[in-house]
Amino acid sequence: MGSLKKVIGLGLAGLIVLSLGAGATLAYASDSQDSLGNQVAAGTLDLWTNGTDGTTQNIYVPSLKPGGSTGEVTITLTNHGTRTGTSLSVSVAYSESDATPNPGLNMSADDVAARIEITKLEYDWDTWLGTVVTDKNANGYYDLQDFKNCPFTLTGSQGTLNGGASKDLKVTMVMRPFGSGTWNVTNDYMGDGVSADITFTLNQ
Ligand SMILES: [Ca+2]
Ligand SMILES: [Ca+2]
Ligand SMILES: [Ca+2]
Repeated sequence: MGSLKKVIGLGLAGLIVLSLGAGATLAYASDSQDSLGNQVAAGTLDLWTNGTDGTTQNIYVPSLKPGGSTGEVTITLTNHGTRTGTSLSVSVAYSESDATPNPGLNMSADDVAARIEITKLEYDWDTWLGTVVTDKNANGYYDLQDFKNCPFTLTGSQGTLNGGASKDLKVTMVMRPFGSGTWNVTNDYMGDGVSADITFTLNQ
């Protein structure tokens, strides 16, 4: 907590804009085993997030400070279609989203993302940390850059989402503490931020 106090004294405020987007998918069933030609079957997969079809779910954290947390954020995935989704693909993209002015050095989106630690990433009560999302950048913790570098597809019961069913994704992000350590946050991070999208694709 000492570092947090120091940070407030310095007026250091990182701008983190996290927009968790829904890549809605609409896939039609086809029977490829029919040698007479594909038959388009009735039914659809239609993935919604937080009750909205094909729109972006925003999490706006205008002044997440070093050591500060987003709190636990829940994104509900719902299959509003009639067919069972049997696999779920998840990918993350982000880009620089800096404030004006941007004091000190202009840090890259990767620099900032590597300092947004992910302390909870659970889907349907299973954690993705250490399993599908690993410490790709080898800094000793899980972070937003790792999440981006680990796109994955869930299959089996984890990837299954029946028509009309919902599953929750819970995520908590914490900005690294202020300090001189390699993976900490310094004055140069003032004004630097990222805008992130998580894309969910439900496949049949
Ligand atoms: Ca920047
Ligand atoms: Ca890491
Ligand atoms: Ca800066």
